[in-house]
Parts: sequence; C-alpha cells; structure tokens
Amino acid sequence: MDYSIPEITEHRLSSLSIFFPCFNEKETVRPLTEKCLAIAAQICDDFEIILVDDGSTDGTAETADQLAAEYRAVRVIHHPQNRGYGAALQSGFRAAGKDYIFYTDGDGQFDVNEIPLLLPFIAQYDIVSAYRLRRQDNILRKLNAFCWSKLVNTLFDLHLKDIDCAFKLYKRHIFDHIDMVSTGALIDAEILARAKRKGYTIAQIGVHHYPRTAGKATGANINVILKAFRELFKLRKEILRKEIS
Ligand SMILES: Nc1nc2c(ncn2[C@@H]2O[C@H](COP(=O)(O)OP(=O)(O)O)[C@@H](O)[C@H]2O)c(=O)[nH]1
Ligand SMILES: [Mg+2]
Repeated sequence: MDYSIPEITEHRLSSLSIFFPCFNEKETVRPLTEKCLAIAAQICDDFEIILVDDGSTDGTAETADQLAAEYRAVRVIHHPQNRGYGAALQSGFRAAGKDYIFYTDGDGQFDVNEIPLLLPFIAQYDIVSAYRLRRQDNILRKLNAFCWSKLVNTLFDLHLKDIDCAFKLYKRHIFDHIDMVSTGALIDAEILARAKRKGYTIAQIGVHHYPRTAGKATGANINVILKAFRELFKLRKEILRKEIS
C-alpha cells in the first residue's frame, strides 16, 4: 500500500467536523487545534473543530476557551467533571454537525496531516478506521491491547486490526441510527459493533503513531480496564438479546 499523502485537492469533503477529547492536555491542545484548522481548510470549505474538555484541571479548559475566542471555527464542550473517554467521544459525536466526522486523541500521538490518507476511501465506505503502523507503547500495553482486541473482535465478529486507534473518519448520518452507551474505553468497539450490525462498511488504513510528549496517559489505568470489561459484557448481553428476540 502507498502511504504517501495524496494530493489534498484530489479528495475534498462537502463539510467536516473534527473533534478531539482532552483530559489534562494543556501542552497539546493549542498546537493540535491549530494543525486541525490548517488541514481542515485544505480538505473542505465548511468545517468546525470541537474540543471536548473532559473535566480537565490543569488549564486545558482555559486554553480551549481562548482558542474558541480566537478562531471562529473552534468551539468547546466542557464536562464539569471528568466522565471518561467514552463520554468525551459521545459528546463529540453528538455535537458534530457536518457531513463527515473525524476524531483523534487530544494528546497529539497521531499526525492530523495524515487525514488525507483516509479521504480516498470514504466515498465507498461509511467508516474509515485507521490502524497504528508501529504502536508507540510499552510491551505490556501492547500485549494487553492484543488480548483485548482478540476478545472484542471475536465477541462482536469485527475482524479489525486496531479497534481502538483514535484516528477515524465517519459519515455523520451513521450516528442518527446507532446508540452509544459506553462512557469508558469500550466506546470505539461499541460504535463499530453497532455500525457493523446495521450493515455499515468499514475500510482500514495504516497511520503513524508517536510517543506522548506531554501530559499523562490514563488509558491503561486499572479502573479504566475494569470499567471496559464491565461495559463489554453489558454490551454483549444487549446485542445477544436483540439477536434472539
Ligand atoms: N484515559 C482517558 N482519556 C481521556 C479521558 N477523557 C478524555 N481523554 C482523552 O483521551 C485521549 C486518550 O487518552 P490516553 O490516556 O492518552 O490513552 P492512550 O493513548 O490509550 O494511552 C487523550 O487525548 C485524553 O486526553 C478520560 O477520562 N480518560
Ligand atoms: Mg494517548
């Protein structure tokens, strides 16, 4: 596969919402927002950037508000308290109003200049879900992720390379037809599992992944993992019930 970034003008979108969740990401929120503004302007004429502040206490919220005041295309959703990764993603998807929705993580571990790699596929597919070409995590985290991915792929018949990769492009109308319940790390799997059951199609492409340069990762905290398992079994039960009834 060719990983060179296509000529941007080749594939443009009618309109685009970009959002990213931030939980204590004061170092990255500004540079990432400004990169998103620059790339969005090259992809379409009608875009918005939504910053989802998930109860940050480190100054992220204030920087996000400043960005919204500086740039007309930027708006902010604040969660008064931290509600979890899934809740932050739910807020972003519900707020997004354009024809296409792209989201990534607020810590800048992905390069939004690679968004054009997704564009050639979104005409034929409903979702373009990236996978990390070389994941920048320690070996234990990678092993956990491998087992988690096997389990989720099997339970929901997904067969995807990297369910939790925070670099995805969706057609917005999908969200008019699927529920979102997970407030934790299961959210990606939930959306993809429900979307697949409704017959939506998913393309996969590789993108680069970079080490965290600031802030603190909380994705591998034990509470995050336990909550993901609780939500996983709840969702599996719900989907099984629907298949039976
Ligand atoms: N883990 C976690 N991340 C959150 C939460 N709310 C928002 N986020 C954002 O979600 C992204 C992924 O979190 P991170 O801890 O880097 O997970 P990792 O990349 O899987 O290690 C970051 O941009 C966070 O700022 C939350 O409650 N928990
Ligand atoms: Mg991260």
